[in-house]
Formats: sequence, structure tokens, C-alpha cells
Amino acid sequence: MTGKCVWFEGIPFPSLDYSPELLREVQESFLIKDEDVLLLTFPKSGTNWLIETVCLIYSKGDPKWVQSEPIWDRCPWVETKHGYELLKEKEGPRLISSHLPIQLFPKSFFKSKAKMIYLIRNPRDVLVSGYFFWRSAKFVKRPQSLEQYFEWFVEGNVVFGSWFDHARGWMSMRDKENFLILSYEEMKWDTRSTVEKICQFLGKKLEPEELNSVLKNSSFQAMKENSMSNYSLLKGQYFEENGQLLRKGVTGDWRNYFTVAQAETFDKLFQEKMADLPQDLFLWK
Ligand code: PPS
Repeated sequence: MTGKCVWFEGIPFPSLDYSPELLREVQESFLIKDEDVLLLTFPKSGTNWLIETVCLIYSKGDPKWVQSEPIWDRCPWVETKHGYELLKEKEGPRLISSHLPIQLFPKSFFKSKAKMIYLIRNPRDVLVSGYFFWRSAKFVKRPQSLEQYFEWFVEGNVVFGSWFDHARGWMSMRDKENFLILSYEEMKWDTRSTVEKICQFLGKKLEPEELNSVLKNSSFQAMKENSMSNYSLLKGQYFEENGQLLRKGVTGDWRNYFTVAQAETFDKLFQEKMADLPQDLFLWK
């Protein structure tokens, strides 16, 4: 996958909307404010679902905002040219998203009180989701088969680098009070409790009907039908016509694609890389 990438500090990035100069500037000079809220993920972990949920929490369940402004403008990706320019101009508290690994994140964050949510997902499902997504993308080298993408993923030769390094890096922040770790799996299995957890972390209080509206408008089906959130606006320039962000939206889909040998290889690698971390961080086990 890294054949068509932009490289920065040993990590590959997509070839559209990223540059080493900008990544350096973001890391050194972008000022995170105490009142900002940051949503961090490795790609394909449920980023857009989390963004949609937080936007709806901010609008108290009113869908007008999520139905009228593209998701990448509501909560811009700080490391992209488009997102960086928007964020620099934004007044007041900002919602900011990012896929950056911890070592490349704006240094100002680590001295700030800004709240951050890190959303983690079973890397096996991240792999499968990524395979189908990047196959239709125009800004990375496309995988020709799942077998090939599996190799790239386990070697960390995918955009934003190794999933294992990304997760380990950000999880080192887990005891900080301005840091919340959530998983795609808990969001999926008990969405209401997870939204309540997010509200509590962000200090937002919702009435029961407002919470119901957050759940309704951030559902897989609602997002799939919302052109401001489903990436259909990016078809042509960024993706082929058959590309879709909202593919299945389930947990455990990897079981439909991994061979027995791939499953064993992945388990072994996961053990090697993550065994020393508290295993209750990985809810999919
Ligand atoms: S990206 O391109 O990295 O920002 O993609 P990201 O948003 O992180 O991940 C895409 C996967 O998230 C699923 N998704 C959802 N699942 C459940 N409910 C909702 N509302 C939802 N929105 C997005 C999406 O379907 C992708 O997963 P897969 O497994 O491919 O379906």
C-alpha cells in the first residue's frame, strides 16, 4: 500500500491532502486549546460514527447540523491540508479528529487540558474494513487481494503505520483524566450506555428524548442515508463509484474472511505485541 504514499518520520500517509511540511507544522506549531475536544482513531475503527455521535450530543440530538455540513468540516482532521486550514480559522471550542500516532501529534496537546477520546476496534475488523475501503480509493496503492492486504497490515505497511504501535502509543495515556478510551465493540453492543459515558466525559447533559434522537440519527442506517456523513460527496475525486464508508457496520466480520492460518498468525502477533497491556482494554476477546 505504501507505494503511492507520502512519508513522514517513517510513517506512510495518503498521497492526497497530506505533505511532510504540513505534518511537521501540525506537530510543532498547531495550538490545541484547553476547550477543544479531540477524537482519535486508527483508520477504520469507527471514526465517523464517533464524530457523528459527538456532533449530535453537541446539538442535543437535533439532526440539522449533521444533515447540513459535511462531517470533515464539522470535526476536521487536523493533519489534512483542508482540516488544518479550517481549524486555524475556527473560533471557540473546536471538535478535532485525527488518525495521527501519538509521536506525531501536536506537541501543544500534551500541555493542555483538552479532552481526548481514543476509539479502538478489533484490529482484525479494522483490517477487513480497510481492505474493502482502500480497494476503491484513488490516493493509496490499492490492495489486489485480502491476502496481500493482510501481509501489509501485519507488517505495518499501511497508511498511518502499524496498528499495534498506534494503539500502544495512545493507550499510554489511559490514566490521564482528560483521556477516555472507548471501543467500537462496546459502542455497538451497548450504544446507549456508551453515549451516556461520552456525555459524562464531556460534561454534557441530555434529556431522554435528546438522547434517543442522538441514537436514532447516528445509527448505521441514518448515517448511510446522510450524504453529509457517508462520503458520497467524495466519489469521483477520492473514490470510485463503488466505494463505501458504511459497508457493514458489524463486529467480528473478520471471521468471514480470515483463513485458519491467518487467524493463528494474527493471534500470535497480537500476543507478542500487546500481552503486557491490561487485557480488559480489548473487549472483543
Ligand atoms: S475512516 O475512513 O478511517 O475514517 O473510517 P472509520 O469511520 O474509522 O471506519 C469505518 C467503519 O465504521 C463503520 N461505521 C459504523 N458502524 C456502526 N454504526 C455506525 N453508525 C457506523 N458508521 C460507520 C463503517 O461501516 C466501517 O466499518 P465496516 O466494517 O467496513 O462496515
